Amino acid sequence: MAVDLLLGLQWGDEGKGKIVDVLTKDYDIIARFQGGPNAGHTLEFDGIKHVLHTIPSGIFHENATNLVGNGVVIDPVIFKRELDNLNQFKDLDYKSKLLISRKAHLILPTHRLLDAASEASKGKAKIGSTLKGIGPTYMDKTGRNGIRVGDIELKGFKKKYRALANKHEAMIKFYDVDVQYNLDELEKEFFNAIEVLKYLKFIDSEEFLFNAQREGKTILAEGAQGSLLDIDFGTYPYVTSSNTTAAGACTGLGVAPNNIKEVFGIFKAYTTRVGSGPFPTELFDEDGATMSKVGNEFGATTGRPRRCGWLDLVALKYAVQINGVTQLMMMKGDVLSGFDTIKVCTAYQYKGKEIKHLPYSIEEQDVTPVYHEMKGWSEDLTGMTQAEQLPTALNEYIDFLEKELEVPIKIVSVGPDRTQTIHR
Ligand code: 2SA
Ligand code: MG
Repeated sequence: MAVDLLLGLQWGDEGKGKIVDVLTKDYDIIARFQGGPNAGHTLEFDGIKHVLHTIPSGIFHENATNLVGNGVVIDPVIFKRELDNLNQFKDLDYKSKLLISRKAHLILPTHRLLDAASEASKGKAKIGSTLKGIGPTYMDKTGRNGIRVGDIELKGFKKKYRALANKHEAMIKFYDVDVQYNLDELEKEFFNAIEVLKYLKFIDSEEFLFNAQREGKTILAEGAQGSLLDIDFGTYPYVTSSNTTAAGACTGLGVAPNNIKEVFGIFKAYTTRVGSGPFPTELFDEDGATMSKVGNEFGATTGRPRRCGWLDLVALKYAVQINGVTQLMMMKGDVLSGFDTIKVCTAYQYKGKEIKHLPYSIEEQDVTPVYHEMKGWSEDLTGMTQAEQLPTALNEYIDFLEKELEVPIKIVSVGPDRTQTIHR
């Protein structure tokens, strides 16, 4: 049995949480494979808005098992907070539906402090990280110093913790920046949260997934962040510290590449980015302000305003290729209602030439976007439920994108709620 993948194709916040929630009814298992509490996956249903960070977006469905895979980094404190939030859903028996890989790495309080110290030391060149300790935790993972969920069950966990935290404290001093903290308090909170984590099942998740596949179970791997934030293929160094692209699902879950079937690529009808880094189609005018306001473009984890701009097909095409996307899903088309003209970047002006591929650097001084202009639409899409209802100008926009990207757009989302989803 095959595994399907769902990935963000831009700089994150494409609406992955919503689509996983919509698709979950078709899957037995929803598995996160990378990232951690830097993610903010927003789900809306029955008038309730819910933001998930580490827990997979299938958690609200009765029949789905949710797995936090080995590629994920877990902050027990934030995880506990997420569990506490789930307690308001009285009928939700999340404990029996939530599994954690023993091989997932733990974010220590000192990883968060190191993230803050590293960012502070960079001044203006900071990455604009979410300050959740993501970078330092993955550094310890690849540096072979990390502490994993499975270590919680072993003797010597506290000793291992102490040794790593001590090392981190020395590193924080080395940065020589002003980071205030009370480690005793942070540690108390950390170990409390570890006790709560222990209520959940820690498993050898790759084994669990082998068996699930053999039994014919359906599996959806849920990506976090976006392809342009991938540690290898994103806009380095303004990226996150994991592989957010399709290959990340193989290493982050232990799924073989030939077992992957559908690759769902999610993109916004325009582009947003939160944090620092290049963004060729970024707008600093009224149009950008409208996207920000109508689209309510604020970070779901940090509340930071997201930068907004037109759709960048050069970058999007690159993401489609890297991931082998088989089906596209376009989000937030409703936000573009009311623009007289819609612009799409179809090429870059680069060193005096027009190019259609992503060059090594897409910094402002290196590339200038070349735009194709299309007629906008004014209809309010948010109440539409059928593809036939979509305005002609929007259909023309969709047709144009499909032709350029050479992949069909199967879902058009017209609002944040589960029900505001049009299948084509
Ligand atoms: P980090 O914290 O080390 O992963 O940050 C590195 C870069 O990755 C970006 N990043 C994100 N971009 C968009 N959305 C993310 N999740 C939250 C959300 C973000 C928020 O859903 O809105 O609330 O601010 C996310 N996570 C990481 C980050 O901005 C850095 O550019
Ligand atoms: Mg998000």
